[in-house]
Amino acid sequence: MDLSKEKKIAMYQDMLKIRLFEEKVFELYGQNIVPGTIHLYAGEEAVAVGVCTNLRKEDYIVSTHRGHGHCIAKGARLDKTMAEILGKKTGYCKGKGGSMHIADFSIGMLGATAVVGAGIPIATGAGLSIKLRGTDQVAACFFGDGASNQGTFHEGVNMAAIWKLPVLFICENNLYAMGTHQRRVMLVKHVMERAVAYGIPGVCVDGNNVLEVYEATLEACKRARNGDGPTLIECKTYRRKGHSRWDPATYRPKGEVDEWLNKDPIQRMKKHLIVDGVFSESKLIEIEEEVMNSIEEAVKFALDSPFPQPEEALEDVYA
Ligand SMILES: Cc1ncc(C[n+]2csc(CCOP(=O)(O)OP(=O)(O)O)c2C)c(N)n1
Ligand SMILES: [Mg+2]
Repeated sequence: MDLSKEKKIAMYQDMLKIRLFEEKVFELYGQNIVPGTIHLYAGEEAVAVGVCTNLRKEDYIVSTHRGHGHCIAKGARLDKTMAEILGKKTGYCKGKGGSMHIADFSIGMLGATAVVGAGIPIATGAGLSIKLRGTDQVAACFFGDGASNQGTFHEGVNMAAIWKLPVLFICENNLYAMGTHQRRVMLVKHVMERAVAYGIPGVCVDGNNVLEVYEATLEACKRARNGDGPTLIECKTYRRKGHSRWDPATYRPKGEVDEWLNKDPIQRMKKHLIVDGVFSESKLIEIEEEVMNSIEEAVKFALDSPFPQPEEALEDVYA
């Protein structure tokens, strides 16, 4: 695989950044200082990082309710992300969006939406805009297994397919939509099988292996940038915690949870880097400290920032 040592290290670092960031958000939520609820991305880091490593700054992503990891992988600032989650004025959306509504057009992050499946037509629209402007950008759309049962999935993927739009449909299949297992709501085993219905390539990868996600996305990007249209990539993964902060996830059998926790994407990449001789264990510890410091700084920035004022509530409502 054509991946430099530097790129592999950056991938590891980004995954770790997401994991430690999410652990921090979990901790802050426990202190009752995070408004609303939170949906953590911990366990699924290899998907966002494997995909975004192939993207350029000007490429687009569209995210979901479980979006912190997508933002970080696309290059969002940790301090402004944390400030938004804490509802602070210095956050990406001036503290008015919160955890599920972070956007940063300057890095191609078109936004997250709490409406399941609603990001899919937005990504198709972004793909249409790219095609009309004639650039070689791509738009990557993240969505869950649950979202793939929404009408928006059918409409959005079909339209991107017929117009050969440069869109990457990235299904993060973590087996559950809230507490509902995939097998109760779809008869196909793999979401990827649905690609046949739209006449586009569908691939299924180990979503806990960042290198596999990277490779599949590399191909899909080539196709999209060449004007050959979209690809559906299903990444099999698992969330380490419940659906949202309140959910103890007791509906998941212990054996299943253990099996997936053993396939931790970060530990696997760490092992790969050591076995491959890319880095020593001490260098990896150094990276860990660096990442932890950047998160502590982000938390301090967010905690020290003011809340927006009530009279600002109606500002920025229309653009
Ligand atoms: C249109 C719509 N229906 C229902 C919900 C409630 N809801 C929020 S998240 C979720 C599950 C989504 O599952 P999936 O797409 O697999 O994403 P995951 O949470 O597993 O990442 C549901 C049903 C919603 N937000 N929007
Ligand atoms: Mg799911």
